[in-house]
Amino acid sequence: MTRLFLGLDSSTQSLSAIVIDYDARRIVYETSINFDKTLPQYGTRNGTLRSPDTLVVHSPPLMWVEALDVLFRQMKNDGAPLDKVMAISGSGQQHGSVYLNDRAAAALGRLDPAKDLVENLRDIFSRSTSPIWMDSSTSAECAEIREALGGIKATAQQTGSDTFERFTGPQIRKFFKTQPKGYDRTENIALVSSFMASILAGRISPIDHGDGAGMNLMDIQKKAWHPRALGATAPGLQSKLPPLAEPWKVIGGVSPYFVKQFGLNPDAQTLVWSGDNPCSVIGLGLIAEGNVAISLGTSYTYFGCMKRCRVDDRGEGSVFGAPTGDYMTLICYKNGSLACEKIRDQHALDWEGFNQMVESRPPGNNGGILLPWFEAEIVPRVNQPGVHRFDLDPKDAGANCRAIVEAQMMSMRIHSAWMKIKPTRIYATGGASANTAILQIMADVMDCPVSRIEVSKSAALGAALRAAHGWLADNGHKPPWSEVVAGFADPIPNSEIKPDASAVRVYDKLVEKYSQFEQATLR
Ligand code: ADP
Ligand code: XUL
Repeated sequence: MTRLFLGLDSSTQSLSAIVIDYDARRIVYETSINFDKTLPQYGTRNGTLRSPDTLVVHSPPLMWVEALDVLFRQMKNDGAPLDKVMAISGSGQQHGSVYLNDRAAAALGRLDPAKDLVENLRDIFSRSTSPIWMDSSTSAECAEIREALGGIKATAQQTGSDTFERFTGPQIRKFFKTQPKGYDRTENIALVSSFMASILAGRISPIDHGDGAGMNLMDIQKKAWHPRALGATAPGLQSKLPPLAEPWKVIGGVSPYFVKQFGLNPDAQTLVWSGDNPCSVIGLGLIAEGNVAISLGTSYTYFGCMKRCRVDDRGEGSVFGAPTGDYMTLICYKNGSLACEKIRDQHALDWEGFNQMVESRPPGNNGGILLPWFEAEIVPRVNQPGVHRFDLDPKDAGANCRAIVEAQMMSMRIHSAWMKIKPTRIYATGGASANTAILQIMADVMDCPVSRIEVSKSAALGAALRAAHGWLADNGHKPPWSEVVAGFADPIPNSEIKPDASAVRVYDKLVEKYSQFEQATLR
């Protein structure tokens, strides 16, 4: 028997699908549609709507609805084996919220295959746009909720994270404050993940513990809605939220709409969706504590699995539920690749030249340090951008190229210490992971071997693997996670870079100096 599972990923810029053959341990089909290109009528740029207030970043939820139709049609036209799919799950960009009126539940329950999804669901919104994770317009609401919960440390201890502008609770509070009538008309609030799951299942979906933790509304220890946080956010909120669920919860059978329109297996089950970061934990196979991924993209993120919940009292990092039922940690840097590019461009170099410069200086850069806050930073919290140098001549190309990379890696070491998990294996992904000079410094600063892993669609793959796990568990064969991920998320052969013992000793000292310089600058 061929057991196929479908994983979808509703991200900021695109909707993607991966079908895996679970027994053969391979991806048998994948596709993706880009919102701007495929659905230009919604007027998005990079999947988002621009606003005169640059802090406000929304997307049209009806575009995500239509994208689902377009994606399934494409799969059908491509001859994707939809009739053999046993279960579907998905991944959504985290934090974004969808506001549904009193018509939504009924409309979802009777999707008419004679009409398309847009016709079926056009009238179900109490707010036509959805604030997404790139929105940073809720500082006032963050402060209000944080104060009601007792400050940064207390907020992090209760909800897993300090309040962040992009998190759903502060966004809901802003909607309630600025559009009280719209808030009143809202019967259900969904996350991007639970909204997409609701369409597939034809009923309002629960929110899983992974994505629920990105709202500042869930008690991170009890994995239940937190009454005090709900009260601090908006009145009557509890009745507008769906239940929370384990990340392997089967919602039910797939809506007949998808069977009739696209030939999806009528027995296919839908599982609760989760956030893209929790799904990537599975897609990258990070199921043992100590296995960490460092994604070197536009922004840099450091994330991994955590068995026992420990939060960041300084409120810089986040703890979410992991799809395994454990926890996951995440720290996210705005000054990632773009900061490296700035230094590279200041010295008129290409990446090869940049690397030659990096390698022209010894580990520790003769004590030269740079704080790379070209942009306001999340980790550590920096509101005023600024690049600061210590024992470093701004004109010295070699020293500055080395300093930016060492700074980013030392910052990750210092600001991941609250997790109290020494990495034993680091998987590097993202654009800059092609750069071995950067990876060597990563290995030396972290004192840990680094391997490259190239899973471009780790979130969609993670969703497909979650579908497989949930379906097997529901059928009485719950497999260990090590078995679920085996063979799907392997590092690139021979890509391992080992730490160099003498460099490790240099960085053990230099991180102290970096930390002092950072603290002194932040004061
Ligand atoms: P995104 O986060 O947008 O998905 P990617 O993972 O594709 O981004 O990474 C893109 C970034 O990778 C670019 O900002 C680029 O500067 C960086 N990058 C690409 N190649 C290299 C390299 N050889 N060395 C360092 N950085 C690189
Ligand atoms: C995580 C975050 C982003 C989004 C979009 O906290 O805001 O990673 O999940 O990818």
